[in-house]
Amino acid sequence: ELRIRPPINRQRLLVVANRLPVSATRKGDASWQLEMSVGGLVSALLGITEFETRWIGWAGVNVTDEIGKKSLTEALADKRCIPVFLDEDLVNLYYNGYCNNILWPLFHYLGLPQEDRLATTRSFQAQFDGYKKANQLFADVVSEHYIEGDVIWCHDYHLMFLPKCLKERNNKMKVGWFLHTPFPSSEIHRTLPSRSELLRAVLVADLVGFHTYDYARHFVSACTRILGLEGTPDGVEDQGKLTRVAAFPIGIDPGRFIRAIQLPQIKDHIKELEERFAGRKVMLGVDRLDMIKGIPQKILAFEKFLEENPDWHDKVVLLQIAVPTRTDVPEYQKLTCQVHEIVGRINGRFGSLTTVPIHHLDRSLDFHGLCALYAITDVALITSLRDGMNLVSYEFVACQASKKGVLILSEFAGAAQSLGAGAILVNPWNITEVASSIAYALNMPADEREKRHHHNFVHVTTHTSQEWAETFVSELNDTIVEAQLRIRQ
Ligand code: ADQ
Repeated sequence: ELRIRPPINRQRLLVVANRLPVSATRKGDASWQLEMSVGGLVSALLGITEFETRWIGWAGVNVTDEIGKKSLTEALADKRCIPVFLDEDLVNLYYNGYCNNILWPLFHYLGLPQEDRLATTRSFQAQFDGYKKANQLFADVVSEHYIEGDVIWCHDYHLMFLPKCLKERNNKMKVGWFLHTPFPSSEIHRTLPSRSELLRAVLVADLVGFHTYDYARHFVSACTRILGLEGTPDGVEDQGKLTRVAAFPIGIDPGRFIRAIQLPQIKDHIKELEERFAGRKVMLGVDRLDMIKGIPQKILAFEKFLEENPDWHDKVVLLQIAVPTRTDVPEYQKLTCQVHEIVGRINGRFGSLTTVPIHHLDRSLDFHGLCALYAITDVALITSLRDGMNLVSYEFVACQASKKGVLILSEFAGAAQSLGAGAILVNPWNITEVASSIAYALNMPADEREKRHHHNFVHVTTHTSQEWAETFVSELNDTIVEAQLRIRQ
């Protein structure tokens, strides 16, 4: 359940993201089943106490009739959610097309913009027009609900046009925009046909935030090199107007994980898993099944490790939990087949009649199941080819207070900048290096494991999602926060 904290004052925060934190399923003409999705963003924003939060976004369903729209709007209102309705054709152009087939691979350095990425006849320009139209529809809903003094926080690459659409409607709005993916080098960004229009639309925001300083720097470079604007230590300046650009690294709600592994039913589950894998070290990968996560590369590195270390053959198991996403996209279907093929080959090669070296699951785990797995893991293997931050690495660390397992982490995940001193950093493209890091991690002496874990644990428990959200919003709205401080004094 979405807990709504009582507002301390009248200040409202409008959080605008592509998806609402609720999934809706239609049960009848005017009846809906709503399910909260608890992700990093939801728990981060639930922690903000100074503001009364409203969510604005797409509910992930195609609703074409007025009864459906009205009843869904009413049902969502109870959860402080306001829907944006997008028709199927627009979802195809905006979400499947421009967002997921153009911006997502580009921002992760995995593909330059190509007309045929969607394998349809819809042109790049049609997808971009759809993207702008969808952003206008989000802006319509925001302005309909906006009350003077509200703070508006736009999220992610889906809504880069939104700051501009909003300020065109009402220049008084306080607008922040945060990117959850990497922002690529300006040399990558400049390949995008709509490169300048997108940058200019984002620059209309009052505050622009990224997970790391590198992404912020890439963004400022893109603005200076592509738009010819001036970069300053604080952001980007255009004819005297400064857009503040800064890094706000996200975190998790560590208490949620630390408390979960203390629950009696999870302790029982942990014991069961420990018995099942007794005598073997457990390695774990938890990812959405996406090309950015480097799952094939990870499994190939594990194969190389097995090749080079026959002594370990029946003493280690890799559990790879990969939740399917974007299953209707051919490239993702291909990735699934590729992963299955490699896993099958390795299990055929190194397995026995009673054991296999890799357990691969194409599904998501519930929260408690996930916590138990994190807790029994000896070595977590996160080999994203690029990743804005990667919260799985944080969640693993939060659940390792007693085991003090090792984190092998891609140097191309934003998390490498915060957990770098405690983790073993690897280049995921270098299979030989990852294989030898696996051997190093499995053989690591206890005192080194403890030292590394301590470093990461301190970071994860002191840089929380709540702090992330509060810092962003107070920077965006610092005049209001100052006023609150004066009242409290
Ligand atoms: P994601 O790419 O989704 O997020 P990540 O940050 O790792 O990546 O978060 C994934 C979340 O989904 C985690 O909370 C994890 O527990 C959960 N999850 C993943 N696989 C799962 C499985 N098989 N079963 C159950 N749960 C699973 C995007 C960016 C990241 C950035 C976040 C937040 O790509 O780089 O860190 O947003 O900004």
